[in-house]
Amino acid sequence: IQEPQLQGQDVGMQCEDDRTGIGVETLKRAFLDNLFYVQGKFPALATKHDYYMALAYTVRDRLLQRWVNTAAIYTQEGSRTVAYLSAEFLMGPHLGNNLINLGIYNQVQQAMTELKLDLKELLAKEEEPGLGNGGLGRLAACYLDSLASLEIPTLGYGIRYEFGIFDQIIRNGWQVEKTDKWLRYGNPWEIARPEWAVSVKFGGRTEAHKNAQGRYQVRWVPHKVVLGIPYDTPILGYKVNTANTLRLWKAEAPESFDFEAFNRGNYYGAVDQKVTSENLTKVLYPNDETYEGKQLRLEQQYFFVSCALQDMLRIMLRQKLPLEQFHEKFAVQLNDTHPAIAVAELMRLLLDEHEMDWEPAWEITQKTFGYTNHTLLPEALEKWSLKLFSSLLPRHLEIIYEINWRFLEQVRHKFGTDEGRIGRLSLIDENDGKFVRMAHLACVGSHRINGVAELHSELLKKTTLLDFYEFFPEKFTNVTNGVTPRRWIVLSNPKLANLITSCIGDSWIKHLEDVQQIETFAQDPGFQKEWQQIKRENKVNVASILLDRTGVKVDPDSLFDIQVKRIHQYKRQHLNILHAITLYNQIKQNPNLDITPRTLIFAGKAAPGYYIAKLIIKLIDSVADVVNKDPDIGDRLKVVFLPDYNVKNSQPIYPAADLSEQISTAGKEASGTGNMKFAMNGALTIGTLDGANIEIRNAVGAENFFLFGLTTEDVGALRLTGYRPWEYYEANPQLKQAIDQIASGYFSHGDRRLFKPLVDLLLDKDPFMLMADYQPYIDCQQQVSQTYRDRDRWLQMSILNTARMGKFSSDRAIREYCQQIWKVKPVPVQLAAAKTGDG
Ligand code: NTF
Repeated sequence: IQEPQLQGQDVGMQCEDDRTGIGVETLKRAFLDNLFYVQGKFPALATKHDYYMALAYTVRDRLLQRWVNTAAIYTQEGSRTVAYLSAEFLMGPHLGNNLINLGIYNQVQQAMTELKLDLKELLAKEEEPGLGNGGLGRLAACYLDSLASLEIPTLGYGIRYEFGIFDQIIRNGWQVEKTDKWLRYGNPWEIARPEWAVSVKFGGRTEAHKNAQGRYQVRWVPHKVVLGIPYDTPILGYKVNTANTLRLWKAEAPESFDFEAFNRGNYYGAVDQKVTSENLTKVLYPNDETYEGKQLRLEQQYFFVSCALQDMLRIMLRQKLPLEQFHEKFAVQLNDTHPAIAVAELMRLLLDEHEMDWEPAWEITQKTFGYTNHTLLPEALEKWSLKLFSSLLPRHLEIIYEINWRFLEQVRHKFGTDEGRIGRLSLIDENDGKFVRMAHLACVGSHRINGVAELHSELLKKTTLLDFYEFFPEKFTNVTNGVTPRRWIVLSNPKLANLITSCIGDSWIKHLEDVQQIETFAQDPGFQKEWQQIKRENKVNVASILLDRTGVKVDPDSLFDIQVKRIHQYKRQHLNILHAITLYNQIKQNPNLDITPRTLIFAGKAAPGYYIAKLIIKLIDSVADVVNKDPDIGDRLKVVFLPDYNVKNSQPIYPAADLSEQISTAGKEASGTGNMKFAMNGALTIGTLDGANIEIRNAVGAENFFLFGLTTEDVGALRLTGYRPWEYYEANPQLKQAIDQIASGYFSHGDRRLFKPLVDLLLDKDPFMLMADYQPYIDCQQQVSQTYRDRDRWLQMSILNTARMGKFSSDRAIREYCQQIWKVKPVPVQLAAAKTGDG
């Protein structure tokens, strides 16, 4: 059989293989075949979901050939490989993305149309794998797309949570959480690989024993053992043959444990063991930017890290590579501190299981790991009590003590006995109870440490990791985040993608810097008209989604002002709401006021235990209720909270935005990535000098960005001189009115208690300085409204935003990781490769 051309047209059904061909007729035949042989249905009985599954298998067949070839080449060449360790991968639906990356979206659309099916409806049937909370997990997903598109050998390692991030419903204005049963109807994208299962130990004790050479070694006698079963998902690059692997681990009880209890006649005990083992990968912890010192969470972290490292060792042995070359074979990236225990685990594997000496083992370990920090918020810095740690990972604690002892010796050598410094650098926190500090373990065990935007990387060196920076400055670097234009433009905003391609060709999809070429059209009336038309169609689409999901009717010609992200005090959704109330009051005071009509759209989940965040959702809903029902307001202002924000629901949102809200307190948002998705799709940003906003503003030009608010230095200085929020409140009648209304029950049917905790917080401590930033924000929003009225000006600014966002492609970020940190090179894959690959 002749191999079909990857990007070929319909090469004719005679020579097309039903499992690889991409002609419309072949696709139709393969689809109907899968409907019958996989789903066991005739069209007459098939549900929409059956059709989705049949299509997913049709697409999967076309991935498999590339996947197998990719593995074969990597094995043959013994390629240096990136192992991206992340407790979260927020992949979003696979089908649409795979159609784009295979380059068969149009053929499949046509095939479905000819079968009287609507591709959009089938795409909507996919349950998204919500295996992440927010920015950190989605970044991992964008990076896998770029790694494959750049043909970099990669394994993504993580956890196959049975329940991902909860589904959010809004009941009477409050968030209610529902379990996310994403696996309910099966997952066509994964393949279980039980033959590569590994055992992971927990608890128990350590003992010394003599090895064959008569040397003392440590043996870990665990209290329990859990099996890790890998489930693989192919990650296809954009218009290349590279299909990398996302390998997620599921916990199961080992057979032997069941048997022991069973033989003792303890049937229920045996089943119990099974249940507790499987609980390990049951559910994703839904906290964003905080951690809970929960035993199960540490178990999850150790579980997937141990599975991953054992898997890498298996690959090395299989490829007959000596373990001394571990760091040459693998560049392992720690996505935040969640996988930081890998530092101690690799040491344990090399020392205890492979009987290596400390010094070479430590050298290999440090050369292997890179550590990315994603937050400065103190409540997110993971630490585990010694009690918990020693009961779960007794051997790792011994190793960490040894690492610490040797490290602090070096510190003494360099700085003398500065006990304050030593206490601050120690891997063990002894301030208030005893804890293992995971960020310190990650820093000491890695050769590179990076932040995720320029400001964030600078702040890391000046604050959170200052002592480490002083000790090994050469380890520190920055890699500003990026997002994939495949999902966030081509798939989400096909009309805009087509317009751009019709003007400058399609090279921008792989090289986003090329999108700059549309600048020459920024003033072209024809191009502007089409640009505006597309934005309007995208807004009409979101208007219908809003009507459908919330019952609120919005005007597509109003300014769509959007804030979508996790709900957090530092992100200041409540500052945005203060603006809404201010606009509302202005209209009420002057019913004929000629203001720029606006639709304020919010979406995002709150951590289930984060009371103030949930109260902010309630406040948004309550203000919406009053504003939307007031006949005096009409179409001039609408406020909507769209429930259940996730990757799937977000895709239509970014393309429909006129204004992107990026209003965090300066110094708090490490980078942000939503800011990038909006600007790429032609939204203008209103934002503070925080995270990647600063770099976005530099790229698009200060004149095309609405800047307001305190800087990081201002925030620090104000704190030092004594910040008195109530003074801003007293001095500002508009602000006072808005706060007083919230406090007096104006938005809560007279209930004064409801929002009291929020009001008290704002007037007393106001930890995120809303009061100080209020007036500058309102003034800046006024400028936004003015500018929006100058349609030509706005359009030009919008076009320039898209044109100048090239830097924020995740391809650029991944190239930087490859050059600065991982030292890995592309390994192109040919379709007709050898058929000898393994994982
Ligand atoms: C997040 N951190 C940051 O808050 C975002 O600013 C950033 O864009 C993303 O990471 C990706 O780098 C986290 O989610 C966490 F968990 F580290 F707090």
